[in-house]
Amino acid sequence: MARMNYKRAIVRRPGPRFAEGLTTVDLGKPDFEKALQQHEDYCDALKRCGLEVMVLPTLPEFPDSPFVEDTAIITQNLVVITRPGDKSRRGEEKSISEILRQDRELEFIKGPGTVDGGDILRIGSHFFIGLSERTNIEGANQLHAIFSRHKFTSSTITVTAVLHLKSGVTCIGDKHVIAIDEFACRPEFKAFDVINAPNDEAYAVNCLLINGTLLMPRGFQKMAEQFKTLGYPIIEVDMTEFQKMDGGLTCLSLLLT
Ligand code: CIR
Repeated sequence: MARMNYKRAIVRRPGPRFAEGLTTVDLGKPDFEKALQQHEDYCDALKRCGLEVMVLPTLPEFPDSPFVEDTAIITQNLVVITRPGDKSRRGEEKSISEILRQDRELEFIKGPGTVDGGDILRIGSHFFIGLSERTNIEGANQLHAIFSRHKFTSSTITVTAVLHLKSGVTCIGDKHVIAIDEFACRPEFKAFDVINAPNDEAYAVNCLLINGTLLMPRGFQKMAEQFKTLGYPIIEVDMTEFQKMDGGLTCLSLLLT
C-alpha cells in the first residue's frame, strides 16, 4: 500500500460529563480542564502533520463521544458506520454518519452485530478485526462481507487482555507492528517486524503515523527510544486524561485521505 496521505481529521471535544464515561482502568478520575487542554494539543499535533481538523461540538449525553474512532471505519472509497458494542455509546455514530455521507459511500453494521472502530486494524489491504467485549462475531461477519465487496481481505483475532485490538497492537507503515505480549507472537504478525512493548509501557503501543510523522503518548521513554530507530519525526502528546478513560491516540480522531 502506498503511504496514506491524510488530508482531514474529525475529532470531538470532550463534554463536561467526560468523567462519567466507561473505563476499565484504575487511574483515577480525569480532570476536565486538563482533558480539554490535552485535546487541543492533540488537534495541534494533527495540524502539524498537515491535516485540516474538523472539531465537532460536544455531545453532552454521550461522555465517551470524543473517542470518535469507534464510530466509523474509513477507507478512500468506503465508510462503515459501526454499531458500538456498549449500549451507552449507541447513537454517537449518527452525527458522524451525517458528516461522512457527504462524500463517501456508507455501509452500516446492523444488529445484533456490534463493532467498535478501535477493534479494526488495517495493514495494507488487509483488515484485522478484533473479537472483543465490544465487537462480536455477527459484526465481524458483516465486516468480512463488506470488505470483500470492496476488494479488501480480513480476518479475526481474539482480544482478551485489553479493551480493543488497537489498545494492544498497531502498525507503523506496512512493515512494523507494535504489540503487547498478547499479540507479539501471533502467527498473523510473523511477516512483520514486531516491536514488543514492555508491560510498563504497553499504553504506547497505541501510536499513530500520519503523513510521515509519528504521534506517540508522552512519558514512555523505552518506546520512544525504539521508535526513534525507525527514523520518523516524533511528536509526543500528553494523553493522561484520556488514558484514565481507556482511550489512546488513535481513538481521538477519524482520518480521511
Ligand atoms: C470506552 O470504553 O468506550 C471509552 N471510554 C474508551 C474508548 C476508547 N476507544 C478506542 O480504544 N478506540
